[in-house]
Amino acid sequence: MPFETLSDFLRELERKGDLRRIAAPVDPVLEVTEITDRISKSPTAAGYYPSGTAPFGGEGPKHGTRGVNQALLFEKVGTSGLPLVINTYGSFDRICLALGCDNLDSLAEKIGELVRPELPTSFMGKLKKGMDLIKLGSCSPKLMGGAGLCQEQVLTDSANLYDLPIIQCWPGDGGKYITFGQIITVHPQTGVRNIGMYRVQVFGEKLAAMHWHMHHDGARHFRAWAKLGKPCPLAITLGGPSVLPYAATAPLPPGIDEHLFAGFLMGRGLELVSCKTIPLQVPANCEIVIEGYVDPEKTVLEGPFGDHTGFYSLADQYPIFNITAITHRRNPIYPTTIVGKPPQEDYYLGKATERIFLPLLKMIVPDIIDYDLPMFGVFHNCAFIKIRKEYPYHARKVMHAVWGAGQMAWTKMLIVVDEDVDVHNQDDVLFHVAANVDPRRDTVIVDGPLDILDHAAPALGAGSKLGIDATRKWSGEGTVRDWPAEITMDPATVEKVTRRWKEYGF
Ligand SMILES: [Mn+2]
Repeated sequence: MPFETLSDFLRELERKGDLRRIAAPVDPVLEVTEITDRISKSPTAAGYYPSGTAPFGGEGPKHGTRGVNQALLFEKVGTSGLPLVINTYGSFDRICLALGCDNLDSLAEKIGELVRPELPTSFMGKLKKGMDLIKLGSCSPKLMGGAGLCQEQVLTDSANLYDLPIIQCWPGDGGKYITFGQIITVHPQTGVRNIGMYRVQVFGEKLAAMHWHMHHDGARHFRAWAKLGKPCPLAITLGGPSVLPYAATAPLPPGIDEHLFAGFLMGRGLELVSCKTIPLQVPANCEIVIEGYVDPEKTVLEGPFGDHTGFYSLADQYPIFNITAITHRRNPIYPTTIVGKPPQEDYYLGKATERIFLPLLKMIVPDIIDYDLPMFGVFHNCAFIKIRKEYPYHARKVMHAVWGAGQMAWTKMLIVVDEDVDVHNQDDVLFHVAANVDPRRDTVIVDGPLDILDHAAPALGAGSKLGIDATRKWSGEGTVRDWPAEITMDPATVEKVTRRWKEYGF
């Protein structure tokens, strides 16, 4: 079962030996990042590296310091009296614990059951219909009377962002950022709620900036408020039920309430309470809630920020967020995260989405057996796709279908392989690229929309994409030669040797 509060989740991690307390004082500027970055690139206690091989950037933890990939609880961060927790979701074990599943594929099956063939044909249509069905069930959010756990202490005049242990992640960052807040907004006319995860740069005791991209649901809500000439009420919620950070990052279609999705993941409705100074409701069991309004007109130069691409995203004008209150439970814990060169915590949140959305992707592109978003591709730069090839140029059909499917459309490089290739094994995929591809015959370049964080794209959010067909080639695909068979051992011998392995003295 997923956990009701961040503290409950952390208690279980500590019991399992998967949380390290750091009592030594640390600087919120850069030092927390440098420690966390080393730990996120270290093996887990079981000696397991994220990619199954050595971590990105070389063999073992850098600078000769060894660590174990655990959640980190910093007890003394700068002058703040509050502890900070980071890397909480930064391993497969921890994200599965947070989502209450044995493995991410079993969670994908649960989601897959929502999506039946008689449902609408579009990717998002199916998910929306599925979510409508569960709304009828017991997973709808419930408004509770009175104050929530997150409102044991209410600060209005004395609310001060500098009392929180907010970190500066990287040397070139524009300042300190809240990086792991669930941002709650509501549409002024439809009343539809949204939870997103956007970074928030701190500019003063009660002043911050909201960084959201044009297409984010939060930005859409903000524009609707601004059109009415009204400030947009907004709550930054920190901690809460262990499914919340994931629900906030899942690429749900607009109009689907992440509260409902979180309820589905929890198996029961999320408990909400009314905010103290703004007309919004927030999950009752959060650690900290920052209430306020986004100014419809005023902006500020926000950024730069060391992003999940491994590069800084540039500074730009973003709307101002005026804080009206900070509420929190007694003895709250401040959760945060860093992004940068992988692996970081966001890799595992991304993997959860990769697995959970496989049944939906299969619904619109039934040719796909499985896929993998490799760590080096930081979500949008590269995808490996496995198909059961049935006719010439089948791989090309699949490429174009994927480039038309939801957020997968932003994938810059697609590699398609046959069904006998292990799509989750980078070396196996690259072996088949190197071996099976004639560059002129087997690559395709198309123009289209790209991730707006892609700094290599010739225009912002637009450029070209590469498809590589690494399947074995059939006649009719421009090859006139016989394709050789690939070497594999016969199954009987494999079985026999496996059975007798100990007997050989190994
Ligand atoms: Mn949304």
